[in-house]
Amino acid sequence: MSDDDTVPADVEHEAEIPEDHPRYQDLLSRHRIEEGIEKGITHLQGMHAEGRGSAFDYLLGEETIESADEAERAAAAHLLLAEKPVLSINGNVAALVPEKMVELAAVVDADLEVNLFNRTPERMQAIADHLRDHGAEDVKGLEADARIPNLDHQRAKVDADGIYAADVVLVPLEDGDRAEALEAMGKTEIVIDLNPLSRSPQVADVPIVDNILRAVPNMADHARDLADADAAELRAIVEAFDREAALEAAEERIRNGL
Ligand code: PTJ
Repeated sequence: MSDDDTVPADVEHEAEIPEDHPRYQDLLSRHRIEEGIEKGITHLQGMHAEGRGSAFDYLLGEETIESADEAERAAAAHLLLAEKPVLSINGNVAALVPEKMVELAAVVDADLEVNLFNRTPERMQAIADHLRDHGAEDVKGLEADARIPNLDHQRAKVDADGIYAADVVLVPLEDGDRAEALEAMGKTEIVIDLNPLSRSPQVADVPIVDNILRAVPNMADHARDLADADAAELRAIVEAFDREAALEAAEERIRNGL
C-alpha cells in the first residue's frame, strides 16, 4: 500500500477505503455501521454488536469455513422449499448488506420485514426507505398487527401477513430469544451470527457462523445454483445438514484455529 493509498482520517465514502488494506472488511463494516447511525438506521448499540462480531470473525480467519458454506447451501434449499419465506432486517443488517438482502429476497422469492429491538417509528420508516432505495418493492414490518407469543419486548411486533405467517424466517445478527419463540410457533429459523455460542444460533435449525457480508451473497449464489433442483433434491440437502456438527466445527475453529 503506498502513502497515497492509506485510509483517510475521516472516511466520507467507503470507496476511500483501499480494497487491498489487510483489514478491509472490518474497516468497511465499521464505516457502514457509523454511516447507518448517522442516517438514523442503526442504533448506537449496533456498534457493540459490530465489535462483538468482528472479534469472532478475526478468530475464524475472516473466511467462510466449510461448515458455514454447507449451512448457507442448506439455508438456500430451505428458502427455496418454503411456501412463505421472510428475511428479517434490523439496523445492523440494513446498514451492512441492504442491496444483498434485496437480491437474496428476489432470488428465493421471500418478503423483507423490518424487526427491531430498539423499535421507534422513525427508525422503522428510515430502514424501510433505505431498503426501497436499494431496490426493495414491498417492505413489511410497519403494520405490526400481530405478536410473536411469549416474547416480552419490541421484537414481538410483526406483520400478520409477514413473519407471523412465515414458514421459514432468516434471523440475522441478534443474540436473543426471538429464534426460540419462532421455533415454538413451528417455524424453521435460519440464523446468521459470528458467535456460535450466542442464543439464536444455538436454537436455529440452520446456524450460519459467518460474516453477513460473506454469508448473504453466498446464500444467493447457492440459491441460483439450485434454481432448477426439484423438491426431492432440495429436501435431501436440508436433511443432510447437521446443525450440531456445524456449531461444533465453528467453535473448534474459533477456540483452536482448526
Ligand atoms: O437494530 P436493532 O434495534 O434491532 O438492534 C440490533 C442490535 C444488533 C443492536 C441488537 O440485535 C443487538 O444488540 O445485537 P447483539 O445482542 O449484540 O447480537 C448481535 C450478534 O450478531 C452478536 O452475536 C455478534 O457476534 C453478531 N454479529 C455482529 N456483526 C456481525 C455478526 N454476525 C455476522 N456478521 C456480522 N457482520
